[in-house]
Amino acid sequence: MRRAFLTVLSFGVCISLVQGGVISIGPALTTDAASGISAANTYTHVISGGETVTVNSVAFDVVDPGTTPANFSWDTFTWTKNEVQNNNGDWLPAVGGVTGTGLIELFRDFTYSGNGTGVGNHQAFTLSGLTPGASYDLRLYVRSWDDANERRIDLTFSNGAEVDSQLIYEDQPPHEGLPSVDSAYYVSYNYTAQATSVTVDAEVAAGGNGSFHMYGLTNQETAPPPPTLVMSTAASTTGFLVSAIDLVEGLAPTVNDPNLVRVEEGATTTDLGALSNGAFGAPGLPSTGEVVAIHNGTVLTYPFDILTNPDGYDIFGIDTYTGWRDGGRDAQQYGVFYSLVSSPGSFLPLASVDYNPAYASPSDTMVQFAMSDGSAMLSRVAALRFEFPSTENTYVGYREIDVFGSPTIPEPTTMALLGLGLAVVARRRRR
Ligand SMILES: [Ca+2]
Ligand SMILES: [Ca+2]
Ligand SMILES: [Ca+2]
Repeated sequence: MRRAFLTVLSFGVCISLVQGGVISIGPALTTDAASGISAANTYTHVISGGETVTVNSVAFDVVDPGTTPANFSWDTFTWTKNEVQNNNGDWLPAVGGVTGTGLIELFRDFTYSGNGTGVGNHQAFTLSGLTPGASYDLRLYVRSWDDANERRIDLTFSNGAEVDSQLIYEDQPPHEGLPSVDSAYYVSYNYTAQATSVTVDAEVAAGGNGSFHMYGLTNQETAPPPPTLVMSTAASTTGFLVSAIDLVEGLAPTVNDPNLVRVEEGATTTDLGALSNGAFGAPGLPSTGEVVAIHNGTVLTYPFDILTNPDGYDIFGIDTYTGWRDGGRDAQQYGVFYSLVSSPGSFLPLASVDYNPAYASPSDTMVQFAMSDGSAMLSRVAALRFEFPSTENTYVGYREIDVFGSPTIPEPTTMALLGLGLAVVARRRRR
């Protein structure tokens, strides 16, 4: 039986970096085609403040004091909702290099809060209907209205429990690194949705005057960040549940030198099958037949059955367990290596572990490896190898190694490419 993975994670130390939202201030906008607004993108929200508009074949929904698009809210709290239409104020598009007719139209109208201009007053824009776990790029399109003002705005993006903030001087693009006070630009928020909605709060910042002007916003799907290998750990004084149905269950690894797993303290076994017998054994020592003393320099190799499955194996998870009478020989310190069916004798590094928890008696430890998105960490694997060059106090009591995986199923595209390759060879032979 295997304990639910997420339950175990909550006890452990997760070394994966959970990627927070990233705020950036975009390039100077010029043409519609170069605006990044494109029908090739998949949008959840395309919203213009004050007037409908089409930019580069993308039609914007309007938000104004009387209109709210689907899956969207504009909240001005105790302050008023206002809009300006067909008015550039001090903005000179040509001076700012903005030539796109759609962009010029987008920036001609905006919503704001007429009596919400004081410091601390704010508006909130909430985008709903998002898919938790999906990645998005939320862009706020802005330009200067009043050259003599700064329009300091604190933008706060709330994405589930994650909060990311950025102060902008909306009416002073050069303050944001843009070339001209007449430059138009966007503020971009790249995030992975933690919930079904995200909120942008636009507050008049200290030293500022004037509410946020909302000319336009878009929210587009982006490629998710690549999955990462995650190691989690846990310590216990009561042992762990281990798997009896994993890939190496019932297999004994080869060892580089049998003397490196010799009996210690009359309480360990030389039977390497104890590492894959589906049992952790009772915590503490002696635990007859369940603890293998692994000494400095030990190398254990698990060759998979690549005669039966010549494409090798996908590996989804690796869990390793130690247990000793106290904290003196419980540390997990090893390297994991793998070989592929293309070269079963060549081992490549996958990960290394150095986990030595706080002293306890008895002391049991667990280390787990998995990908952050649950995908296979390795494919076409012929063998796994564990190297223990240096252990705590020269030997440590290991109890189980669980490897989760399944035979690799070749992708149809690979087979098609293979067929193509054979066809090319056949054609050459005919010459
Ligand atoms: Ca097992
Ligand atoms: Ca065992
Ligand atoms: Ca220790």
